[in-house]
Amino acid sequence: MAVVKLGGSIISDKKKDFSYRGESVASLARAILSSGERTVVVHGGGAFGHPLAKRYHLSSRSASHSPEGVSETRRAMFDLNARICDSMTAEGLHPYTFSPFPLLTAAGTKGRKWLEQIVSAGLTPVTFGDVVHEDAGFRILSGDTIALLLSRSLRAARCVFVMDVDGILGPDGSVLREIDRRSAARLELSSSGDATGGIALKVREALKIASGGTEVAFVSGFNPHEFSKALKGLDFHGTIVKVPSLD
Ligand code: IP8
Repeated sequence: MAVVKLGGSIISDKKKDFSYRGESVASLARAILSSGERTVVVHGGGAFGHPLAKRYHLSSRSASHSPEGVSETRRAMFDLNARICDSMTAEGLHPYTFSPFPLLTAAGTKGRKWLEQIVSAGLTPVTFGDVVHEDAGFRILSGDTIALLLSRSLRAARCVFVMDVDGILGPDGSVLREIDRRSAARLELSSSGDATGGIALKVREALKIASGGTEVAFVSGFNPHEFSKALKGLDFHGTIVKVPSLD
């Protein structure tokens, strides 16, 4: 199984609140369909979840107690999810939206079997970064962390992070062919700019995913051909995450 994380910047233009990149999602949906890969999709908040999270001071780092903020942010995420599912459906996929909440509690084989059955029934499971309740209050659960939970639970062969740039960029702005824990630590990755952890969180979760035995790729969603190759495990233009071999 493969996990695809559709980053907020590829499904929306983060500079324009509530903008939706329907064409990008459509071309990625076509690529998923034609790849024939058994895929679970998770999407981020982009120009829907993040502006509201920011307005109401919701974050992944600390708990919030703003009922209107929680409610409005979740509403915007459901709206974005509906648009993504519409685009997928128009391209011939059959999306099945599910809540990420069970992943937080009953992670493991149960979730795996359930998702495998949904995929075997011809559906594409879709979930998204959400606002979750904990004892301390409400917190944002990033789609990047969900990609980690899913990759672990499914023991996914591959996890593909789809972005608006060609991969993880080095200090000179060029795409890095690969990153590992050491080279990632040397990069000055931004952890600000959104309500979760920016590119720094993405890379942190990616390293954890790779250390569990899942191949991890960063690729541009503006280039569906390269995305398709990454999804199929072929050589592609972008960044792969390396973990130290055991020997
Ligand atoms: O964009 C955040 O998910 P992310 C979701 O994957 C919300 O970090 C609710 C802003």
